[in-house]
Amino acid sequence: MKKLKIGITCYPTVGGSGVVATELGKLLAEKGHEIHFISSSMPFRLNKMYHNIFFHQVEVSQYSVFQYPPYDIALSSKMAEVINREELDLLHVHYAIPHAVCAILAKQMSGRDVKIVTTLHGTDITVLGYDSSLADSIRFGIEKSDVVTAVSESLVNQSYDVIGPKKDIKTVYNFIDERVYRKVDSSHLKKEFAIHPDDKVIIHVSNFRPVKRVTDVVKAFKGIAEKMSATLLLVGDGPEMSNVCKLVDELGLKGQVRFLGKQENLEELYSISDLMLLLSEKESFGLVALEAMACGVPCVGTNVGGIPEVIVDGETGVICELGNIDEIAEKSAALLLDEQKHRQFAANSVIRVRDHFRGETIVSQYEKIYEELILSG
Ligand code: GMT
Repeated sequence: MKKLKIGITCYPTVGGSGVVATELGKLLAEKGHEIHFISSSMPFRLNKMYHNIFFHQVEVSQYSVFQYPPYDIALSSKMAEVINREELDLLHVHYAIPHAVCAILAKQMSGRDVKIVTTLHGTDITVLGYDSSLADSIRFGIEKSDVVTAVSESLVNQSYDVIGPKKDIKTVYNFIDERVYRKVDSSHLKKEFAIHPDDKVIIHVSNFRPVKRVTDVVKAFKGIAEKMSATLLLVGDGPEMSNVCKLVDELGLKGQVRFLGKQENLEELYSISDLMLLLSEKESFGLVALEAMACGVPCVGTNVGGIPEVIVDGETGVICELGNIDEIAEKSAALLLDEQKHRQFAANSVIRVRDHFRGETIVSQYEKIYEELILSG
């Protein structure tokens, strides 16, 4: 296919949408496209030199008349500048608000027929979509984009239910770079984290926001630890952290829980884990479950959003009712104690990621979308 000049805008330092946007840019660059990240700061996973990846920083005026810094206007202006100077073919923006609306304004400002692809990631619909001050702008951003994708079938359906746009929304699943997310030998970490060699290791990774229900993870872990010797790795940080710490103390679990904070190189932590718990009340996809599965870790998730599209109940893990701690603890323990089943689920997880969520497969889907758009004129 023709090599394209693609502008990518995302929240560069926050959460899964920034990770997916950055990884997409890197894989597109490896395929020969020229990538221009346009955002407020350098995407945090952009950790290597690429000759065909450029970063354009959005500078927001701090002029004292402005009660609120005009980020959206500054972003649109920067997008328009880059569209014109670099002669971009298309803008791929991640997260509807404000990025899709900024892209539309930038296109008008530039006067060029740049194409706009918008990817919906979750909370831009499932949280902000219920905010009456934003819903009309989200609908506008979706309807005026050339192509709109969402990261799961569930998110496509929720977008129609909550926002009701007159626009086709395609599912393009998230992906992982399987060169990074694979089982590695990091067994030394068990000793370093003072984990008993016979312990089952359970992991949870999130931004500790209330929707992640990290307190449910701790409660479920207590039920699991009553049936076997186990350690819980809590990875990440966020607003719920103090409630989680308090609960760990109250339940007498201090010796069995390791608070690791924010971490890079997660494949090393997944590789010493036996089970991942993702018990969110909202989750459009659940990128961390995919990362864990790629490293051969079966997952227990809630029957929420896109989680059941990632974790296949009874094949790669277990799907439980949201907030049903007894069910979660019981089914998790049963899986951990059944060695043969656990081994099979671990192998199935790796195969599922390879067959459905490989970087190569998903990036080709995006390339096809770009190609069709450019050819449509
Ligand atoms: O998980 C978060 O709260 C961060 C959020 C984001 O916008 O980065 O994640 C959303 O996008 C990820 C990448 O597509 C998905 O894997 C997450 O499931 C989704 N989070 C929610 O829907 C709560």
